[in-house]
Amino acid sequence: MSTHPQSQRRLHAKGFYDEFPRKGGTASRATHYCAGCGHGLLHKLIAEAMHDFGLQDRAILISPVGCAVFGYYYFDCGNVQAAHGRAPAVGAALARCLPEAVVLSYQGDGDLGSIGLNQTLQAANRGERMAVFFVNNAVYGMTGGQMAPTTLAGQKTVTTPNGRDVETTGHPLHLCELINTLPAPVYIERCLLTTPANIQKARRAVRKAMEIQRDRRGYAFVEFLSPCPTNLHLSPLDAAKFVDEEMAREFPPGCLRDRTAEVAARPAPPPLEPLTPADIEAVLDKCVAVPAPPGLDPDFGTIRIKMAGFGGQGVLSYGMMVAGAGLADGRHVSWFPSYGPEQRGGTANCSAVISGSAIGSPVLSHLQVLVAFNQPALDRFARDVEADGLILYDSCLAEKPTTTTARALGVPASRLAIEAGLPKAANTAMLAALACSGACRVASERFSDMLAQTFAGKPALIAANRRVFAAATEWCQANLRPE
Ligand SMILES: Cc1ncc(C[n+]2csc(CCOP(=O)(O)OP(=O)(O)O)c2C)c(N)n1
Repeated sequence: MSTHPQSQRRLHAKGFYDEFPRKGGTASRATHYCAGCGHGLLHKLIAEAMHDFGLQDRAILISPVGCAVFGYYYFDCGNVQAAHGRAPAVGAALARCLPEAVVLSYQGDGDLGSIGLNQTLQAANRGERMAVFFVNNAVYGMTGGQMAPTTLAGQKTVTTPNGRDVETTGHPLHLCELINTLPAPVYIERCLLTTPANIQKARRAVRKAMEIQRDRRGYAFVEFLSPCPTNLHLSPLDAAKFVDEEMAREFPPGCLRDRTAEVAARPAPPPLEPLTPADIEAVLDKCVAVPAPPGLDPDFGTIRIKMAGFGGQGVLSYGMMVAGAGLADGRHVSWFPSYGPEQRGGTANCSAVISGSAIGSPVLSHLQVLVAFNQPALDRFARDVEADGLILYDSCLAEKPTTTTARALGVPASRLAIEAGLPKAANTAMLAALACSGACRVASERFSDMLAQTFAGKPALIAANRRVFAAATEWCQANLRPE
């Protein structure tokens, strides 16, 4: 990569944060998008326009659920994350409560055209004051390439392996055309994120929508036909060709409506009066305190456990088994997954709580136990383990941590799983280690019983996992000092 200042500027439009810390370390300018994906390009066009029009302090970008879920890591403006498909309601609330705000709704085709379609049409029909940037990549990207409302007839996706059959799944939905049936929108355009010439047109459309918001003229909707090489299983160039040729045939690009000149720019009304402490107290007075349910065994206390590793290592099912073992032992439990939207190289972690009383929150900041399936997991979470806590780590994939006083026990889980004939079952070896450690105060058989439950659909795997569990138990009994 060139270090010439000009190229740095081109890589990093103003309007973005200086660093993207999510990936950490040297990759702090890397986004989570796949090579050739249209999202990164559109991010750049939006960030640039937001900065050029001086709108960063007024802009509030609503990130969707979908590949663009991490918008708030990149855009240096106000950021809100909405539930799947709910950006139109969130945007309407922002626009109405914050008269100065420039509301930017960023949504994919699943978010906007499936789960959120009703809200999309209602907000457009009301002419809410917002710009909608709609990324149509013809699939659900983040979840692995399922059929979207915009999937082309005959297009193969994970859920239409023989090609989309319009007889049973309907026709590709034309969102711009649908919205163009409504009287309120000011501006509707469809662009392509492919060739330089098309990207220039997309850039102009982004700027137009942004100007409409700057001047408070009303609702603007811009659709971007966007390549998704990963889920189309095409190279970036071929994915762009698919957009230019196949998608553009179904969804003709162009401006469907521009009433900017007919709609007057509107001055901002005065902001709403903020709530006073007396107003808040009046509301609180009406709330009834809910008594806590009786605890089963308050003396048992609460054990907070985090497991973390790469996607594909079975981290989330490990957490399920831990919580399941606690439940089978008559405890209150919670299980709370957290995983990235990356199609490649994502991380996964989850939290489990095992408690003698009702659990207030499944979100953990302090841990009694960490189970780390790789080095990044140790690097990230070891510091959250209490001084007298326990860290179990796969010693084939991570080094003993040096920055914590918590007890750290290395278990060669990957090797034990390979030796027991099931290389993918390192998580089962780590489950045996957790059972042996006694840290969860749950009977060891409860953990091994969970294997039968987890693999009930694949009986051959039950016996194989039990072998791994037994081998790892033997190793732990011989090598891990009892507490
Ligand atoms: C309420 C709810 N339903 C379903 C999901 C699973 N889900 C996550 S992203 C997604 C679809 C995303 O597709 P799209 O909006 O086209 O965005 P892309 O990832 O392609 O950018 C789905 C169905 C969810 N997270 N929440």
